[in-house]
Amino acid sequence: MKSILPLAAALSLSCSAFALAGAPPALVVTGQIKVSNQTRAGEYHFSKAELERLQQRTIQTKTTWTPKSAFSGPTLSAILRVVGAAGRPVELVTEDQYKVVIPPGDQSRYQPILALRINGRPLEEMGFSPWMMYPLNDFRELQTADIDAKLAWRVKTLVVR
Ligand SMILES: Nc1nc2c(c(=O)[nH]1)N[C@H]1C(S)=C(S)[C@@H](COP(=O)(O)O)O[C@H]1N2
Ligand SMILES: [Mo]
Repeated sequence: MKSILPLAAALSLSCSAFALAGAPPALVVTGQIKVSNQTRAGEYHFSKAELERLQQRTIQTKTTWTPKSAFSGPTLSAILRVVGAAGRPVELVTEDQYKVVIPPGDQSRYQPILALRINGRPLEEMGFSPWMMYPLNDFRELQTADIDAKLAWRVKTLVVR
């Protein structure tokens, strides 16, 4: 019993800290960023609400997994502008620790998004949010199986290189 008490105290402390801080971030950005909103420098946490307030884009496309659908969410460029990292390479890290790098050229040419919705419905409901999405239907060169590796879902962290 004696040994459980400090643990219980630590747990209630971390729970109240969690309650104060609110929901966990929808997206964490680290690495070579100029703007931080955390005590810890070099880290920016986006809430879902903040992601929804950024410049949104809708991409009409089919994917390997889905028929032609409307994907919407903030552009990767808009997210990077907030943290002062526009035009830098970015490594996406997903919930399941899958990693892929999105080069700057892709950001300007294709304006990919971190999709939050499919046909207006939250991708979160399906466990796919946010989902890196490119306008596959609009570019011939994106219509190869190679692009699938960039379409990471459940993106948790962006590491700016
Ligand atoms: N979260 C997450 N997204 C991911 C992956 C993954 O492992 N986890 N794999 C990527 C790769 S390498 C490809 S080719 C496609 C298809 O993955 P699948 O074959 O597992 O469907 O999803 C991409 N997105
Ligand atoms: Mo893959």
